[in-house]
Amino acid sequence: MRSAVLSLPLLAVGAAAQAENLYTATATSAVYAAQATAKTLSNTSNVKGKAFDRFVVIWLENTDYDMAYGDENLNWLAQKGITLSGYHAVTHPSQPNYVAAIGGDYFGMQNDDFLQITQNVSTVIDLLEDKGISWAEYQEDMPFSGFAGKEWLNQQNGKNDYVRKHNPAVNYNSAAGQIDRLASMKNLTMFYDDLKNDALPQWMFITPNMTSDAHDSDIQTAGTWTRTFLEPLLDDKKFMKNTLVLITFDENDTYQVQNRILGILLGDAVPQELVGTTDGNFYNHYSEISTVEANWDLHTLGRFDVGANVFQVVADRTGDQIRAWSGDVELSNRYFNYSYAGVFNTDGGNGRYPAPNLGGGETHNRTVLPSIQELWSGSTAPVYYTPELEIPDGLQPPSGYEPVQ
Ligand SMILES: *[C@@H]1O[C@H](CO)[C@@H](O)[C@H](O)[C@H]1NC(C)=O
Ligand SMILES: *[C@@H]1O[C@H](CO)[C@@H](O)[C@H](O)[C@H]1NC(C)=O
Ligand SMILES: *[C@@H]1O[C@H](CO)[C@@H](O)[C@H](O)[C@H]1NC(C)=O
Ligand SMILES: *[C@@H]1O[C@H](CO)[C@@H](O)[C@H](O)[C@H]1NC(C)=O
Ligand SMILES: *[C@@H]1O[C@H](CO)[C@@H](O)[C@H](O)[C@H]1NC(C)=O
Ligand SMILES: *[C@@H]1O[C@H](CO)[C@@H](O)[C@H](O)[C@H]1NC(C)=O
Ligand SMILES: CC(=O)N[C@H]1CO[C@H](CO)[C@@H](O)[C@@H]1O
Repeated sequence: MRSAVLSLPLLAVGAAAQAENLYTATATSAVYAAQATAKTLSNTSNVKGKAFDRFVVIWLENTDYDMAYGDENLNWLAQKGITLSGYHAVTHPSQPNYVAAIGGDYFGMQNDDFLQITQNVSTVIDLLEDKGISWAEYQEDMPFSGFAGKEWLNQQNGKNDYVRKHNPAVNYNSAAGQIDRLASMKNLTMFYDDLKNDALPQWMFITPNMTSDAHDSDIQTAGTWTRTFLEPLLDDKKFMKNTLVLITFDENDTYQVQNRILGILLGDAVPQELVGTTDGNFYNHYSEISTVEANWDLHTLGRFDVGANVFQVVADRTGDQIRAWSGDVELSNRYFNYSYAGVFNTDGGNGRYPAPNLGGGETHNRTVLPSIQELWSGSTAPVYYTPELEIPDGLQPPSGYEPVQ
């Protein structure tokens, strides 16, 4: 009995050791060879949610709240939906924010290096698949589905195009370690194929290229890109199927001020009476996970997803309590501009993966995914996740994870 139970995760780890490294080569010849043979998957499903049936996340880059809100085209989009004025990133620079948005932590990460998060750390992808909810990533100018290399340059002009650091799922070996999951990390060409074929999934994460997302350009370029992309979709019945779209940013641009960023919710899942309104509640990237959990009654990861506020427009339907920030340190004195210690922190400090909090949350009745419970129940690793809204950062680190200066 005992060995049979243990062998399952071990087998999974063994099989995964290959897939996550299969498509990491960046040489042009290797990329074109893989492009010709790599698998692409277009899973679909129709699982009803309490507030929406499809969730579309679009991330832009490095822009302070006021600059983003002041952009003509983003402002046009904001008027079509709900402006989130209390949305915060979790640290700097880019990569840990992307990682946090699907895995519920950034594990001390404070750089954009090529990193692989160990197989036993789960993400929202595990929660979605557990309930049969289809998902995909659409990364503009990724050369083929499942490409896991650090970057892919524009072949005409040599400029930055696709970068691994802006692809949340590929950083997790629990996702990149499975061929079918790699096959669901696609480019924007595949988005248009899937749209035409009415084969878009129910959860998707869209990353424009390094020019389109403002990283190598400016907010006007990103605002124009976003409106050009979304405006035709607003009336497209193959896209709008009780759909909630979130447009946000990875991080604020100015490290010395609070890491507050613009969030916009729109789509046909937004009730008419809320169009043109502002929601000032405290949210962060972990709200992207908790909102999806609440909507589809998913299990949780047992990490910072558990305490995160669910977007009000969704919480109105699910009964989740929205909480106000009430930490020892006032929100106005919290910067989220610096990472606490952890596995990926190159400045040192505690290098252990924390275990998920298997105890569940006080504010709702969702429980940790059974496969996560099974994997981590015997772990002696420290646990720093609580069901509270107040999360740590480098200046207020979890106990035992003080970064080394
Ligand atoms: C997008 O991905 C598909 C599937 O792997 C690939 O065939 C296609 O060439 C890619 N498109 C671009 C523009 O790179
Ligand atoms: C980025 O995407 C845009 C269209 O969305 C395209 O015009 C541009 O060539 C792409 N790459 C670069 C480096 O600008
Ligand atoms: C795709 O769908 C199949 C069948 O429903 C499911 O078993 C599998 O987990 C899905 N895979 C992905 C990557 O969504
Ligand atoms: C974070 O912001 C605080 C307050 O402005 C500042 O003192 C600190 O230097 C910032 N940290 C980093 C790493 O930018
Ligand atoms: C959790 O479940 C219990 C029992 O079903 C119920 O009484 C309680 O209201 C639920 N709490 C929340 C926050 O949904
Ligand atoms: C998860 O993986 C890490 C890194 O390989 C390892 O240190 C840790 O013991 C593992 N935890 C469990 C519960 O398997
Ligand atoms: C909340 C907050 O302070 N956000 C800031 C992000 O950076 C810009 C530019 O410095 C500030 O204007 C915002 O107020």
